[in-house]
Amino acid sequence: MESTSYKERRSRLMENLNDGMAIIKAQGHKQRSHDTEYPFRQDSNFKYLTGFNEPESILVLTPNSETKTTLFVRPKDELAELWSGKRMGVEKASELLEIDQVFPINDYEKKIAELMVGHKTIYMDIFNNSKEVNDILSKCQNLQFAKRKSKSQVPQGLSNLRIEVGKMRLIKDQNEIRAMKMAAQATTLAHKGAMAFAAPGKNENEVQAFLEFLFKLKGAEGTAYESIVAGGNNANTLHYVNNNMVLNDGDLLLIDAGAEFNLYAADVTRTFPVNGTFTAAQRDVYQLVLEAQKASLAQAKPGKTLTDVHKESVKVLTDGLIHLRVLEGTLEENLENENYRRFYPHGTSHWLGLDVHDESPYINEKFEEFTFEAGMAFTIEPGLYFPATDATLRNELQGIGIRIEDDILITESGHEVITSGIPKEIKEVEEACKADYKTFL
Ligand SMILES: [Mn+2]
Repeated sequence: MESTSYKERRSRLMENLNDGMAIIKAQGHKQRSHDTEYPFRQDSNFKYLTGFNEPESILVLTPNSETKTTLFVRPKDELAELWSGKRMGVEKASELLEIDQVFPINDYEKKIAELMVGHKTIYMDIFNNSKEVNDILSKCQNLQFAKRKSKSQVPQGLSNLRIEVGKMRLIKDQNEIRAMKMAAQATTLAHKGAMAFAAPGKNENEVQAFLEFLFKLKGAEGTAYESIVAGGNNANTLHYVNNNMVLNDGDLLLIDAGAEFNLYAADVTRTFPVNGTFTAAQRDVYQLVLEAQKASLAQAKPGKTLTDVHKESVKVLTDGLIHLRVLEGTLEENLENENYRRFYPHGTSHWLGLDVHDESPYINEKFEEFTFEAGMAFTIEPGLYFPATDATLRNELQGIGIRIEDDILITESGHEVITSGIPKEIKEVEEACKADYKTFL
């Protein structure tokens, strides 16, 4: 959990490559429409291992060579920099990023083959880029031919780098935790601001604009994922991102949105009444989801698993659905038949970090689930969804969709809810709805 440098992360990764080497590419540019691009966002693993935020760069780790770390970057270029911004360039990159050798990106093709010698496997992102996989395989083949009479090891195949880096990313160090807390802080203020700002007659996209404005105003880079701002029955579309409907008096508003800070994500959902006061039916369902989240939270401590967390939510929700007379029969038979799935169709948790659904593995090499250790981070997000079109439901339940999601960090003694500053109890939520949104500016 102590702070680690990018250099230490690279060394730790190299220790786990078993005579292999690694090639990690920076994110490329993605075209949005003619002559415009999507905002650049660095590849998470490249960021994790370098801290370097430029496109058109490649990191090569060669633990069996004399020179173990090589980086290819965009060279300094006055004209290109006039149009597209400053580049770190070859000289500065070597010094600032603590890399053994740095070359211009155009040298990659002619240098990569010699870097491969002495290594048995190549770890790379094999599933996300088939074109590069083919290219590397043909380089391996050429090298095997060229070196067939020499007594040196050359790569015989490929391995998935994402699993190796994902295992490291499972435990956050102090620097990562600090970034996640910064993301959580901006997210906290933005959700509170949105509760104050939302009102009958406003459009979902106005609330979204205010929320995302606050992300940036409160120090974050922007959103960690596409915000879901879903009034009334729209909350029953789990990944609703149209965000273009008018908010109605008497409806709830579900907002699933999180800020990104230094590429670390927050991921939070709150559901609150558009007019500031829950109806009796909304209150019952909300309280039930809240109880489920609290039961799950009690499982968030070293030694437990995400399955333990999920089971608690499922148990409380199922029991509550029986009390609400949505489900019939005993708790045992309803759990057995997983009848809750109709109203709670998603999981309770996912890892959180550089990716909002952090790409760490859930199962270890022995096919066992990871047990919690200090430094692991994940969400707890139970919900209940009662579509307006479900005629089997009582009238007052139809159109209610509620999810409550917080970000959890496992500590030595239990856990910390890093998004705990966002109102969640019914009374707190109603109060936050009545606040003056201008105080957030
Ligand atoms: Mn989530």
